[in-house]
Amino acid sequence: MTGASQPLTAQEMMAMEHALLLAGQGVRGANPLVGAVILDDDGAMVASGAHLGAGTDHAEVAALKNAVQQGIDPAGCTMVVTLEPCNHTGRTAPCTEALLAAGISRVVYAAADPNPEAAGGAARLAGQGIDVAGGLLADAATELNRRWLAAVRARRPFVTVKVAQSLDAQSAAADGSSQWITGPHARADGHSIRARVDAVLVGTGTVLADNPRLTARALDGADAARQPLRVAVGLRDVPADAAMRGDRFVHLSTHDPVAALDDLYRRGVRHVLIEGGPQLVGVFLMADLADELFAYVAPMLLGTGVPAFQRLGVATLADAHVWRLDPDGAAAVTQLGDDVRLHFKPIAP
Ligand code: AOF
Ligand code: ZN
Repeated sequence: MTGASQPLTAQEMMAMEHALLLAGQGVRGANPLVGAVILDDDGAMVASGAHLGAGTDHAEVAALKNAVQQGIDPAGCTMVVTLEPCNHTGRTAPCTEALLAAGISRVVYAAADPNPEAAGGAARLAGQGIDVAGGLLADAATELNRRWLAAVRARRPFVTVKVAQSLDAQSAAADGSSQWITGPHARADGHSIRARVDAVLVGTGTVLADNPRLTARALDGADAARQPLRVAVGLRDVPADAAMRGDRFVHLSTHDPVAALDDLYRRGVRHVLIEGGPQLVGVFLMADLADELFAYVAPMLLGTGVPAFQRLGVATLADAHVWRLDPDGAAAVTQLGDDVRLHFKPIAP
């Protein structure tokens, strides 16, 4: 804990847990997930807000507006927020100034702002006489934005690769049929990953072979606007009637994974999911651009078929791409119905 002149209260800790939950309901993309809760003099939660994506109100401003809507004057209240309030004018005005204007008297935040342009909010507020405490549940706040933070540091989207394969590592049978290798539980799990990313990528070969929709079924209905960007990568044309075409569709006519990621980063994409086919997966693995791998393995043998991983450039054992089961995750190995999901991380260089 840094800079606190007043000790943290139990209500502030509970408020931070609530703010983390609110943050998790937000929309990622160019900005991190952030939640905020306003506590009155007695430590009661009186208002809250979450950041809903670049260009919309930051969590603190959303919470202040929520208070005003309820006829509550936030002057003298405490703002509990999962990220250090920003101190810059980006797409929106600085939260520091909004907090000062509203007369907030204490700010409790979790993680520091990793964006050098926006950082400095804690010092600015403390300099104006506001009681500021940082670091409460910082690990949880950092975990929530772990992939986003890695992307911002690397200045390219975080890359998740997902493959569904038979026990003998085929992604399709010899005649190309591939529709139901894994069962419904594994497929539902794959859809929940789609729902958490900013963009889903497939090669143009896969578009022609499988004509996937690439929507996250979990987001159908009220959350439809949060569907990931659907991206076809490759030099072949995407048919006008391809199922993946729609509002959130782009075709990147390149074979260069660095160029593709760069283009997407500039569009505000911070997390991509590579869904195949085997050649696109190989291109990203060969370029050392995969940050994690989910392999869904079905208890089925297909003999000769379509290998799930291709173009890996492995001629001898020393060339093998070696992964390790996610050392931090409790869910490194998960049974999903009759299938198994394996979650791998690259071995640090
Ligand atoms: C906050 N509260 O809820 C968020 C913050 O372009 P803008 O104006 O949206 O600013 C984006 C930057 O602001 C982003 O990179 C990060 O540093 C910070 N995000 N800050 O005080 C919020 N989402
Ligand atoms: Zn802000």
